[in-house]
Amino acid sequence: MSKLERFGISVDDGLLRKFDHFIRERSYRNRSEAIRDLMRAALVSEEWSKKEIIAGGIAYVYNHHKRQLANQLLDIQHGFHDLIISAQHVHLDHENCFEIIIVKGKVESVSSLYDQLRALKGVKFIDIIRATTGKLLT
Ligand code: NI
Repeated sequence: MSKLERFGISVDDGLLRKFDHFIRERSYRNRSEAIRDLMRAALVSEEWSKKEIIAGGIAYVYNHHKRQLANQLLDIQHGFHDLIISAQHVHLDHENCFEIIIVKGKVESVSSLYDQLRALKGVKFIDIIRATTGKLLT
């Protein structure tokens, strides 16, 4: 188990006021919690930029009445079967489907999958979730 370390930070009062406002709006109980989250986010960002093995998700919404599109989405996913851990499909309404696929692998593969899905005509929304395997964070 890791031990807790304390350190001091010098910051000008204007920046600190803005930061305190920022963390209040996000319901942090104290500055330490907020700073820990920001540190983890920076490390995850670094993980993605260094092309490590990462975990993440790709979420998208599309019109399932466009049959060709649904087939294209599936074909692309099968091309990345080694990368995709899980896929969930939700019928949002009569027309719209929401899918989220969970991935674990190389950043370049995740980016390639994301780019191919995004390029399909008829995908109404798509976003990528940059998560982490957690290995680089204690
Ligand atoms: Ni559906």
